[in-house]
Amino acid sequence: MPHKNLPEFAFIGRSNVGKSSLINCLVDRKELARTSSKPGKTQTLNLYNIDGWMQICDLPGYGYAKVSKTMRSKFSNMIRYYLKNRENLYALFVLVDLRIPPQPMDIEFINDCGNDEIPIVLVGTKSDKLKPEELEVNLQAIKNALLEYWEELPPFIISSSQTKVGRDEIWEVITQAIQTDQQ
Ligand SMILES: Nc1nc2c(ncn2[C@@H]2O[C@H](COP(=O)(O)OP(=O)(O)OP(=O)(O)O)[C@@H](O)[C@H]2O)c(=O)[nH]1
Ligand SMILES: [Mg+2]
Repeated sequence: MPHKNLPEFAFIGRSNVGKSSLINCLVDRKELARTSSKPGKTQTLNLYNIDGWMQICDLPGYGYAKVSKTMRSKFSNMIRYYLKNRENLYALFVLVDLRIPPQPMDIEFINDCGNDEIPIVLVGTKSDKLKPEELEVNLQAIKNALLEYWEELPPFIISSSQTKVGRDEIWEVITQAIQTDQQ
């Protein structure tokens, strides 16, 4: 993969969780990353150079049932290879859908990242779809599911690409990570 000299931040999560939408929200562009209401839209690793000082990587979703088995294993090999070998990856944002209960596939993926010591930040997506009480219950359920395996949780940011909640916090993580590295 080319372009390995700039700090890079990647976005991952199950298909349709809102990775591409969140990237568009972060950079204030409607269609930089292609989105779709149908899962399985992003099928390759897409790199976006942000004004020459950092890069964003949009990854295909993991675990989309309607993609053929061969394609699924191709995706997961591609993702695994990327995560293992990308030296300029500063942090991986792992997106989980706040509307639904903790998904085994997400927990498994997050646990794998922990074991491989990949620096992750969790992002709960589509918060605009929930009432505050629902959001609190679902958030706690996801945290509890993870606390069965982890003593301490990675940072967790609540987000919505529609209301732009969480956007500033994500940028804060990005700029902090770059600053820390430069010190
Ligand atoms: N209400 C709401 N809908 C969202 C939000 N983010 C994404 N969506 C919708 O969710 C669907 C999937 O969004 P994408 O950004 O394409 O999801 P993705 O994770 O990139 O999906 P794949 O590329 O298929 O893995 C689209 O219909 C989006 O409009 C959000 O914050 N709020
Ligand atoms: Mg996508």
